Amino acid sequence: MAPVGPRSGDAIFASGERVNAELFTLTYGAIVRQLLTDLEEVDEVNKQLDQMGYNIGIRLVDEFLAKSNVSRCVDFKETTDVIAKVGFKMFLGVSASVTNWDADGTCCSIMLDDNPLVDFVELPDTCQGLYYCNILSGVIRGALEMVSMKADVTWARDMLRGDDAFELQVKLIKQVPEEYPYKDD
Ligand code: MYR
Repeated sequence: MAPVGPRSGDAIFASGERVNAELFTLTYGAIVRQLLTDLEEVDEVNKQLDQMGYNIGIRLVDEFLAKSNVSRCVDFKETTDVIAKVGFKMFLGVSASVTNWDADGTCCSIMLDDNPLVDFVELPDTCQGLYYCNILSGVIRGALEMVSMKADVTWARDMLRGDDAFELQVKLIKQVPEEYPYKDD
């Protein structure tokens, strides 16, 4: 069977309407399971989940701007704050916060208060290296890129891997203003 492509993940987010949380969680689990079957290597699954998320993230920005009253963010700090506080609520139904800023304001952590992707999930020993929620890192990477910020987004802590929190580290690599697709007015 062909690997599950970006379209599968996209469908979950595409309507922007309320989706039954259990169905959403189980559907995501089925996608991850299928990727594990098709790709066999967890590193490849991690990459594919991130890529699926990226493809979703670059499209979510339009919907986000259409539905929220958020105006253009002035910098990386404000953008990460909006993603955590407004974006996560809008698309995942959970709140998140931004912490752990480094001295030059280019690296921070997004802490999830809750993570609906992992309800009912327990990873078997064969999935030790799996970043099960890697779709979320990709979504944030894609969304940031659409507002002209190239960033590395990685899991610093993952409760499925035995950590005490879900923490995404977001590191700004560079700003690319010419990729910003919106006008200021
Ligand atoms: C701006 O125009 O500068 C603000 C744009 C903020 C981008 C917000 C994109 C929302 C992405 C939400 C991620 C949700 C993860 C589940």
